[in-house]
Amino acid sequence: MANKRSLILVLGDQLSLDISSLRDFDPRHDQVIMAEVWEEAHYVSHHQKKIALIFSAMRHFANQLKKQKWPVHYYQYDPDSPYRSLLDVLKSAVKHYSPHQILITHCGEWRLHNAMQTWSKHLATPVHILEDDRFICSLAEFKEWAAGRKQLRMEYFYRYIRQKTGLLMEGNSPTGGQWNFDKKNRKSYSNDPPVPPVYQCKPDKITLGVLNDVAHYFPEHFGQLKPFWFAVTTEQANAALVHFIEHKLAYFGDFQDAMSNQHEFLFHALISIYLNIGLLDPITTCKMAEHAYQQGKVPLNAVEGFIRQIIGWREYVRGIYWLKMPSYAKENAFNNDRSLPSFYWNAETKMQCMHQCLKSTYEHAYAHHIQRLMVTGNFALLAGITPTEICEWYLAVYADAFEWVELPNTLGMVMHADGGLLGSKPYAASGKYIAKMSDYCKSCHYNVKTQIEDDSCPFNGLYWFFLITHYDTLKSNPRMKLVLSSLQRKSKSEIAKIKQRAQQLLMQLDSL
Ligand code: FAD
Ligand code: DLZ
Ligand code: SF4
Repeated sequence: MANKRSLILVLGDQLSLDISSLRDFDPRHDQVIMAEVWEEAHYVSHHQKKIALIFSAMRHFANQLKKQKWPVHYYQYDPDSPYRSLLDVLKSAVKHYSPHQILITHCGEWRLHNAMQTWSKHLATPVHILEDDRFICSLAEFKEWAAGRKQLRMEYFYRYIRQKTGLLMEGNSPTGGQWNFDKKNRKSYSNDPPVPPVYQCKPDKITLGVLNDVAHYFPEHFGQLKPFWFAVTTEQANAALVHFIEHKLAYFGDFQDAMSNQHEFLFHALISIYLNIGLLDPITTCKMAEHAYQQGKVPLNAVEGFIRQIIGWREYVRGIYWLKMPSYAKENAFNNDRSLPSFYWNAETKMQCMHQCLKSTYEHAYAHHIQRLMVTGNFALLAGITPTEICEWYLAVYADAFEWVELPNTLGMVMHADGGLLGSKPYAASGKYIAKMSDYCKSCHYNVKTQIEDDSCPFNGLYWFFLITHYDTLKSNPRMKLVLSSLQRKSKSEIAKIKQRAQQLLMQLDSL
């Protein structure tokens, strides 16, 4: 239909001029709707910085559209507003503008996507969901890639995407003759080279207004609001990316798995927040990193590792999420039923590694991958925390958390609750791993070298207890053979002491 009037709902994580829903926008008869609403702000206790990031980036994006004279109807957060949900907002907008259709780019969470399936009926107007082609691999393409495969391993998916994009490829071969240089990327960090400061943006008037709103309306939400230095526009996010490529990328590979008491960000990019809400584009980001390699500014192990996280892991977990939802969220292969200890919410624990990672989470709405996987995640796995509880925690506390990326990482990679669909073995580890990759243990109340004493590192007793408890499930996994054989070498009395120590730890989790 010529001049079809469209109402376009742009969500808080779709802040890109290239988003599919805005591609054919015609300001003569189409309207954009953006809304800060109670329901999106409360479905978990989002970190205060996450809410501030999204509201501020939304307000900046709306202004950008208005500057180019696009009609934008923006609803600022009001806890007393009668419009509690996005559907409420649309109901009112439909009455006002009588559009022929509503266009929305595919959202990032099942709960909302599922609700959207009923919106046409509620609104008596066709609602069209468009592909989110900010991702390199469409959902249909992932399904096709997965079809008929016995195992859905990231490494093979990654090779497929390398070929598709041509990133770090020379003809049909990977640059450097290898697909993956991960073996080089396992150094610990001991203050050399110095860590460059993290890129920080100064809050402008809009952000200061948002910070006031968040302090006022969300005081009970988790986390520390200030200082707030996240980028909230594409230009700022680009500047943060350029800063990373110039100052940190060269060491990204070497210290990717390292952890440090002094440096919570080390050589990480801190760009997931911007990629996930649309301020940065994944392919452009990877091309910029590849260009730095081509100019001889960064080594191959660094750039390959970085690109793999974005075109490999990031695309792969999204594919898994939409392939397996909604049943995926309920999986619990180890039948865990323990509650999340209170220190996850207040960082008050004598375990130095946990304290540091939880403190960074509280202060910055950030922890890097190995902190999430091998410290807070590993602990939840070893302690047998109910997957839904730990998944909800990760969804709430990180500024980059949207369920399409959070759930597979937590439920699959960390908790192995999908029985090994995502990871070929559980990432369970004792304190030895943390001692090797960090300086945390040097200033810890607990002794990382012992297992069954009253002051022994809790990770140690819980690690062996995890292997004992799940021996029957794990024994058929060839990748567990080595660790299970060391368990078998333990004497009966050693095993009994480990069990006793672990049970003692599990009974007093909150006070560890
Ligand atoms: P860098 O280490 O600098 O990596 C560069 C980029 O690679 C990241 O920005 C990110 O876009 C991508 N990336 C790296 N690892 C992954 C991964 N495993 N999955 C998807 N993308 C990846 N990432 C999120 O974006 N949102 C989440 O909610 C989230 N939850 C997680 C929960 C758990 C339990 C774990 C173990 C990981 C989670 N991750 C999540 C993945 C990863 O930890 C973050 O992407 C990363 O820490 C973001 O920081 P960065 O930008 O400094 O990343
Ligand atoms: C996370 C979030 C928050 C806190 N608030 C809003 C909001 O008020 N309005 C909005 O459009 N989006 C918000 N978001 C992001 C959405 O929750 C996100 O689009 C869905 O979870 C799907 O990924
Ligand atoms: Fe963590 Fe154990 Fe090391 Fe303490 S001793 S920092 S609890 S790994």
